[in-house]
Amino acid sequence: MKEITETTENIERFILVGVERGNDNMEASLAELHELLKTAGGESAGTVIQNLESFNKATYIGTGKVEELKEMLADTGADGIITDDELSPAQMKNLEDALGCKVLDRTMLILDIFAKHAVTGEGKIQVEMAQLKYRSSRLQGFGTSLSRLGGRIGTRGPGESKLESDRRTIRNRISQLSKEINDVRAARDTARKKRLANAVPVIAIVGYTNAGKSTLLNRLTDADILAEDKLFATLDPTTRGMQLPDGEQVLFTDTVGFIHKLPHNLIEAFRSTLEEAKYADILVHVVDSSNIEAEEHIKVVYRTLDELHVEGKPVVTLFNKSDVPGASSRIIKDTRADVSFKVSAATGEGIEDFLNEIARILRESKVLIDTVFPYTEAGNVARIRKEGQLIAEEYVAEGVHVKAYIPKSLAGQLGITASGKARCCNKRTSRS
Ligand SMILES: Nc1nc2c(ncn2[C@@H]2O[C@H](COP(=O)(O)OP(=O)(O)OP(=O)(O)O)[C@@H](O)[C@H]2O)c(=O)[nH]1
Ligand SMILES: [Mg+2]
Repeated sequence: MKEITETTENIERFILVGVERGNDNMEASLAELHELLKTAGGESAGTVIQNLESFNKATYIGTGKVEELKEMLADTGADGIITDDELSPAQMKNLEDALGCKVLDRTMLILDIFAKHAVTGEGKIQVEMAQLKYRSSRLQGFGTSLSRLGGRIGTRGPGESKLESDRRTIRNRISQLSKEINDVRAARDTARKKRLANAVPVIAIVGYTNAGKSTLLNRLTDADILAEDKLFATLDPTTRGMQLPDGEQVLFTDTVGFIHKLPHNLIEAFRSTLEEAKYADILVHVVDSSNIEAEEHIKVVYRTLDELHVEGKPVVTLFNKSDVPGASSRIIKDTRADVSFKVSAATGEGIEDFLNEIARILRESKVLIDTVFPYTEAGNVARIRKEGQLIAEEYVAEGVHVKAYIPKSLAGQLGITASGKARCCNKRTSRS
């Protein structure tokens, strides 16, 4: 009996608070906040929505609503409140003082989930950095409640590390983490360069959190990644190789999911991880077509990609979860996709057509060259052998006559035009 009571007491309960301004869809946003809270291990004790033209500078919601919230806290016995928007330090302090309970905002909740889900050293460093940056700007805002309730929702650090609350310690830790993040970035750059040098095409799987990105990668490559009905189940990018139906070898990378109101500090801290998409040859955009907010999710994904300056890449959109009743009959549009497919990563439906399309796009991104390289340029011929698909190679008086499909990027680097003619024709003889 005692055990049950303790378990129930251990689950923190919060009242979800949102401000509806103009045409925000606050109910959907609060439903998502609820999902975030569940993922963090908490429960909802009710919701409060207020219509306002703009946020109250001092208390986020209006003073009347604060009083109402106070009564609701007493009635429900909730542990605290969570606001749907990031609070300023002053708003947080004023709300804490007025309500006498734990006050969290959407950003803290997302940071908390990231802290719980970061697995690799890289992920942990990035989360801790984002958390410390958030905290350093609002140390006074965290009145007594956070130190008192250390270790629970909103205060957890990645792994076992304790989140520091002293300003000087935070500053030192941030500068140490900055160095570690630079090392991580350098390692990621090296790995990327190696992949580019190998010229194996990279396909980045992007999308809203919980869309089914990891499930897709598992289906394609037996990657055995955690795929769960939770938000931000996977934070660390996983790259796996596979062979397309036409025999071409490619790499698929699963990336961290995006969300509405993704905290800016997280985008900054996770930049090197998120930028995996920037260096990909193709973006595969996974959309949960069974979610009624799918179109809003699509907008958030493109807004985030724009913020990361990921542009000019072919986008293949997968309207996923087509097996869910009702999902496949809904008409959802992704106007920025070059092509889209209805698929189910769970059952495999539509996956073959999707892979054939990837193979087609990759073939089209190559050019056929038919060129003679002087013997002094043997290095270039070696690169073509390695990075392209060689059709014929012949040693002639002027040099090596090569016929091959090569990536457009390599053709550009070698100064060869699509028709196979070298830009500098006095150096090479074209035989196209
Ligand atoms: N019915 C159905 N469920 C799916 C499908 N694809 C994924 N799911 C489920 O959707 C949930 C989320 O899947 P994940 O693969 O973890 O999603 P994700 O995009 O990697 O999510 P994050 O890592 O949290 O950003 C899991 O419970 C999956 O089992 C599908 O095609 N059909
Ligand atoms: Mg995932």
